[in-house]
Amino acid sequence: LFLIDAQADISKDDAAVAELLRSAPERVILVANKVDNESIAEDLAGFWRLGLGEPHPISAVHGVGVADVLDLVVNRFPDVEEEDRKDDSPRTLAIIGRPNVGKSTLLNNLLGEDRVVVSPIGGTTRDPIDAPVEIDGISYTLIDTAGIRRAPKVGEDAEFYSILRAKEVLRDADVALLLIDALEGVTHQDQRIAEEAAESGAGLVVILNKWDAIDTEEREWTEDGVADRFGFVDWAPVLRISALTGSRLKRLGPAVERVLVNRASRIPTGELNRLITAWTQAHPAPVRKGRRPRILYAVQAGTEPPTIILFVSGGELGEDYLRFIENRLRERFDFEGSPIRLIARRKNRRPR
Ligand SMILES: Nc1nc2c(ncn2[C@@H]2O[C@H](COP(=O)(O)OP(=O)(O)OP(=O)(O)O)[C@@H](O)[C@H]2O)c(=O)[nH]1
Ligand SMILES: [Mg+2]
Repeated sequence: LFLIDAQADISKDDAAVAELLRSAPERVILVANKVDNESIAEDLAGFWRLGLGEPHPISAVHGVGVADVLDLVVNRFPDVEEEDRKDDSPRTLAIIGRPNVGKSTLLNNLLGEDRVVVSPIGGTTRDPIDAPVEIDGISYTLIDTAGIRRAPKVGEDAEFYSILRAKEVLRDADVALLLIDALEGVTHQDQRIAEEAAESGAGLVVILNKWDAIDTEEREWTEDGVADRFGFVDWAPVLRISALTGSRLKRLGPAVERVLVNRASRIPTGELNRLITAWTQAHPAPVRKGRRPRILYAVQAGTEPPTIILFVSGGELGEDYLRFIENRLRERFDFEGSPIRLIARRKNRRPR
């Protein structure tokens, strides 16, 4: 970035630096700083004389135009993630959930064969099994996870082990298919597993299984349970299926495809910053420990999952405020089924 002072004429030094840079102009972005108002912006034509292309106006003091320049920078990087993905390796879907919810039954149904032992006794599946599967013409790797490996002693341990298993398999998952036994409703353990899924960065589809075996009254009760206990993952699509009969299973493919697209989506830096500026002006972050935090700018640093870094000055951004920003982002963009990582990074105050 070759920074020049828009309020001054081209200096001898500017001209000398420009001459050096003209040997590789494609690697230079000419940035005109101190463009604090419109009339300065209209007066930039003279800087074309540097021979480095268009001067990009910013005001570093006011944070204006900085995001657009960041976009220019980012656009010149090779897109590593997309290149990684050129190998076309199938995406991984991990079936997770408590013992006996029907994970192996779902895997068998999707495979169209009885690959995995299914039984009414919890803890049947002992090791994670992965199998290639095609859903709606798209290849995936499907992982059936073990509920519990070793039969543990009592309640707490059972929960501990199945969560540990889920954690392991989530590490490699693009999308987690979280199975719930609709007959039993959402339990505390389901909540713990959902937390792990959301934290893992995998996409999430919530599946209420055994929908064939449940009557109207129970359905209502189960739906209420989802609303009450899964509020923190209310961004995940919820499917009601029967892994046993295959009823409504055709909804799975489209849901997974949507989640994969959303999890790979990218918000342009300029747009992101315009939105965040508007939101924070309407609802400034609250004062914490006597200081009011201010978001200077934001950039989406990565996808899968979408990861956004907020550069903050002044005080510290609280969890509530991060959730506020996340909710606005979800209203504005389709992130259904995808977690969003918001990372607040404090900038040191300028020395006086
Ligand atoms: N009615 C009904 N029963 C189901 C359905 N899916 C699974 N089941 C039954 O639930 C029991 C457990 O199914 P599994 O597929 O072994 O469950 P799992 O989650 O793999 O269990 P573990 O491997 O032990 O963790 C079996 O008796 C299945 O027949 C369903 O959609 N409807
Ligand atoms: Mg099983």
